[in-house]
Amino acid sequence: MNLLSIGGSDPSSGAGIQSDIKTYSKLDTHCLTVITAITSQNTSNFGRVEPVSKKILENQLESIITDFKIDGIKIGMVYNSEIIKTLYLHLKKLKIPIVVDPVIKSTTGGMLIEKSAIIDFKKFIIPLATVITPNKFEAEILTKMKINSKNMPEKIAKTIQKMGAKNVVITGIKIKNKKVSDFVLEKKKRYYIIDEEISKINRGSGCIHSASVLYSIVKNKNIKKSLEFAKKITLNSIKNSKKIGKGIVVTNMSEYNEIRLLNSINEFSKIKNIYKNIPECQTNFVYSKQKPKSIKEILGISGRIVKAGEKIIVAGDLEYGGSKHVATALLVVNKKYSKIQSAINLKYKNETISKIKKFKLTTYDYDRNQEPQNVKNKGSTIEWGIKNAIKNSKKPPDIIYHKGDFGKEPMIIVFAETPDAVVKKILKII
Ligand code: PXL
Repeated sequence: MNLLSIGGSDPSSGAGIQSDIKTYSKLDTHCLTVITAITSQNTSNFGRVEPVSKKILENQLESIITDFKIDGIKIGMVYNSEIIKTLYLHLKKLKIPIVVDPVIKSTTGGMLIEKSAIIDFKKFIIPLATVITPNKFEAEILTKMKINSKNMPEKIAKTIQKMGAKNVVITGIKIKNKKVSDFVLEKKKRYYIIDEEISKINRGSGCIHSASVLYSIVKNKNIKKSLEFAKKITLNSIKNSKKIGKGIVVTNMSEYNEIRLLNSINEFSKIKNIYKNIPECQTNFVYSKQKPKSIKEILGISGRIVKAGEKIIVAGDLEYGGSKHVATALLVVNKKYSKIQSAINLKYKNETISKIKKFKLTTYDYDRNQEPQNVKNKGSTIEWGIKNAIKNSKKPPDIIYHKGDFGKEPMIIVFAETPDAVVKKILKII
């Protein structure tokens, strides 16, 4: 997958083009770049901006367009009218997703677009947008309206949609109870995406958000899923942000495995009535590095996915070594079937077993009653059980289960190559 980022250079690599290269590299995607302007800035101050000439802008675009299959484009800083019009002429014919991040001011106060260019931005750039991702401040500037009790986000989003963007998301609208929401207006749908508020002034979160929205859309996810994915990644990068200079912190994205697992945990938690499938001993969802030597090379949730009434809560953060049981099961399976790198444990239910049979999933089981006393004493039941279950197997398992023992809860473990494949299997069997 090749994604093109069009924007400004930030020498501190907190935002702009450099941030997008980092983001796409973490998402295992090639990032092409077309630079519109060179800024000089760091974590405290914003210095000069020098837009590139029309000639070199066109030459960059031609170089990229004639050589690569471009799967999607993100447009960030565009700075002036000449750049805007040149971009429009080159991009209007392309039939690929375009995410527009209408950046106006940097967090450190520098102007990322000339005031006089905003009219042309609305006329030429906004109509290119499959999705436009203004924050509250940018949405207000673009529409010359304030979001308040009279002007609800919907009115502002509609105004931006009328300028030609297909889908509009206004990020960072504060609501009560320490929650921040993004308001989304699609063609025929409107909704909020609500998540926790992390009050940390940072650099780079807007860039990470819009870049990951594009990634997810190009991966064929719908708008809502893409925005949820981007929000999770962005929040995670703010939580992980680092003080690398003397000024404000810079966002720091997690590694690819973490992002993939995080995304699948999120999908899992949205499955209807999923709380009914969480066992008494709770659930862990794990994802391993290739050929793990120990559970320390397997990512899991430090506190597990727990049931709270009819909801589930992800307690704790992702950590290598964060899971013992499910990670041990995966470790044993991975020794024989090295492609299997992800697993989750679910409550044992007869209906689930019936569906597993109906869909002819590759299933093995073991009997805890057969467990030798020395294994019990050592507390290595799961290792013994899984080894036993796949001892004579010829195919990698989709499922391994046991029916419990006196005082021991029965359990189903779902295995797959990746966390998203685990979620797909779960959707079949529950
Ligand atoms: O985050 C918006 C942004 C985009 N592009 C460049 C920037 C900034 C913020 O500082 O410098 C080049």
